[in-house]
Amino acid sequence: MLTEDELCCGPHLYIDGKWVPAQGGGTRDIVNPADGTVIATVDEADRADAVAAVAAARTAFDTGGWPQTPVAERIAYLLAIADLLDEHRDHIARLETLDTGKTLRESYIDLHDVVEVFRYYARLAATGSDRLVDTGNPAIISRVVREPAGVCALIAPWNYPLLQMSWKIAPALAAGCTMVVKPSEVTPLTTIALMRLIDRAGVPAGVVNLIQSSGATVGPALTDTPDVDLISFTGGAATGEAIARNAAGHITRVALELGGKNPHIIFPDAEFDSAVDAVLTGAFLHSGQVCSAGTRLILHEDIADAFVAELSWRAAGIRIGPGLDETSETGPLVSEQHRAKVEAYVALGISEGARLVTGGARPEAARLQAGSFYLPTIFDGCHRGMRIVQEETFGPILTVERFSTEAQAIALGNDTAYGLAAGVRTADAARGERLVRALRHGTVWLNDFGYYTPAAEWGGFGRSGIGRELGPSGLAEYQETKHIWHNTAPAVGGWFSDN
Ligand code: TXE
Repeated sequence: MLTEDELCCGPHLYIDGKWVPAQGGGTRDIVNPADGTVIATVDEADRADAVAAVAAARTAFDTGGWPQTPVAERIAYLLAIADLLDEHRDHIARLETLDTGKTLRESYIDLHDVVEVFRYYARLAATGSDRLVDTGNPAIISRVVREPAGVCALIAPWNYPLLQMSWKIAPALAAGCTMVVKPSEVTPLTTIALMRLIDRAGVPAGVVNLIQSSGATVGPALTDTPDVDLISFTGGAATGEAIARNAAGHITRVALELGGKNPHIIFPDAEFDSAVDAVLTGAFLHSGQVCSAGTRLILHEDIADAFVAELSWRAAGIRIGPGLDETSETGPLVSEQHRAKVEAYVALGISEGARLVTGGARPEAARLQAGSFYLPTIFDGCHRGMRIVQEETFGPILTVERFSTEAQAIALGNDTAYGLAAGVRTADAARGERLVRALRHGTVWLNDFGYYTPAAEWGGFGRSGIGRELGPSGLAEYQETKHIWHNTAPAVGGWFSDN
């Protein structure tokens, strides 16, 4: 087993099967957001490193034989990676907590899900998806087959660094693609650790390449090039737009997961305590830094006052602290820079006339002053015209709106440019069914919130993105469809005369 140091020691770029430093000698300090200390200094790629990584992936795809690898061999690699991740879960969970600030409990859940996604795609790869088509002519064998999409650029964000990267790497490997992996520059440590394990599993050189750097430095080499066949990106909407523009110049396929502003609708017949608990967890887990966080609470007017009172009391009691402290229920925001963005949104909410019910400040405890902590914050009296209601804050900020009729609840739930996820709570089964069908979001939870499974698709409507991760569609993202028409009895067609 590798030690924690061995998992993330330098050099940190992995190109064509070799660990290398950045050609330009650049490095970046990685900061623990719980106390501001530097936990690692990693090699920072520049454009030349990214170009080399794409070239290695290109060669591995075009002439290296990886796309032709028997499926059984690719499955064996996926399972070996899953087993190695399982074996190293203590180290990797600790690294994830140090790097992102999330609680150790959350990091272990992430790790469990990461292992499961590798195992899921190993199972799925074993089920063939080729199709025979009946043309009505017995001489013709018509087959529709799936083939690897090619060289992929996989770009992940900082909130679930390893989890979101594994949703991309596992199906890309299963499909027979080669890839360049770029984690967020803020949180690269667990992706570096995963790369060490992929290397150890014996995946051939050039199939998976890792560069670590800022998007501004290496982004164009990954997204504005004819050498990449598919870009899969999870991150902010503005970055997604820029990537889609680059991709358009080469007609490169894109898969985008761009976050959301997710409504959670509570009817008066919903069981009160479990509804309050689900709203609290949906909004404040991981300090709201979750693309599917339920940060827009839409309450029936009959229960609104009592609900907000109970919720505020519970939110004010959330134990904030370093992720490695077992008593912490939520950790800091990922960086000082991100906390500044969240604070600007709180100021905006106040200036827009929302009523601050709880939070709206940094915690006072002396032991938390060096970290980028922020209190769970609730704004009541919100309405759809406010930016605080429409924009993704990606922090522990919950807005409250009220409704009186079912039609109003649906209209409010759909009144967002995004469409990633939504929640509904009601004891009325018929109403629940009407709501889950009417809400235009990629995932809708009925009497639950926040759960997912690797076997079910994940992704959004509207500005939440393009395409789906997880499930069979998550594998199809990494495949091209080819129709093979085989004439077993060729004869003269006779369309044109032969004189
Ligand atoms: O994300 P970026 P940021 C949202 C959230 C957050 C906002 C901005 O609202 O406040 O986005 O966060 C790489 N070409 N989400 O600025 O920049 C970057 O290096 C290629 C929602 O941190 O989108 C990183 O690896 N790549 C979200 C990744 O993109 C580029 C999760 C994401 O960073 C690039 C995180 C470029 N030009 C933030 N510029 C979700 N959907 O869950 C940056 N990158």
